[in-house]
Amino acid sequence: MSSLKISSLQYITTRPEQAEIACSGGADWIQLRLKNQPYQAWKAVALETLAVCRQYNARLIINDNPELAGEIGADGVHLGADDMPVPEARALLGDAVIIGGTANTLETLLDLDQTGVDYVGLGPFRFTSTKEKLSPILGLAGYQKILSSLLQLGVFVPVVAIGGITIADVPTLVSTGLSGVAVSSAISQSTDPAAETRLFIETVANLTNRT
Ligand code: TZP
Ligand code: MG
Repeated sequence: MSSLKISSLQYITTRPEQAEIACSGGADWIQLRLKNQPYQAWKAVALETLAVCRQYNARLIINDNPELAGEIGADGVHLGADDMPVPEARALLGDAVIIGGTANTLETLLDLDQTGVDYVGLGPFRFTSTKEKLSPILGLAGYQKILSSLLQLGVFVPVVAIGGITIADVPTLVSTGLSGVAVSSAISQSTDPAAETRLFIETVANLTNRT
């Protein structure tokens, strides 16, 4: 695992404008999650989002697409089971780039850890319409079980929860041993996305004794 710092909140968005609002609320870790885009259109949005992130000193993770992340000089890439295998992405992008992976089970999480991911997005916590073909819902009990197994096994890869997470879920979720949360709709659909972003960051920070 690389020593790159993983933040307590990853804000997931499809739009540079939303990334900017979240950054104005303190977000320093943005995932651009676009689906079914022609490469050049995807690249244009990614470059716009990268400019926002650079302005706010935030890190940009590109979902699904290591080639694009490498081409534009993004800070990282997030890979699921159907994307480029982690070792291939690592060879392409090098050690300085953040590579995140998606897991729904302890087994997948352990496999990802072996490949040297920098963090794992573990989910979904509950149903969400943000993602199609959702894996089985983990619920709080799923996180408790998986995170306590990691502790027993001495596996310390940072894990962030994902899927339908609201601010009210954060205290119990983070108490299972998570490093943070990855959130889209609770922030994007909030009446005040910047304030909601700040609330997420402060809530996780208070629980994990981050400064
Ligand atoms: N992977 C599992 S759930 C999810 C992804 C990308 C969507 C998270 O978005 P939301 O709106 O916070 O449920
Ligand atoms: Mg993917």
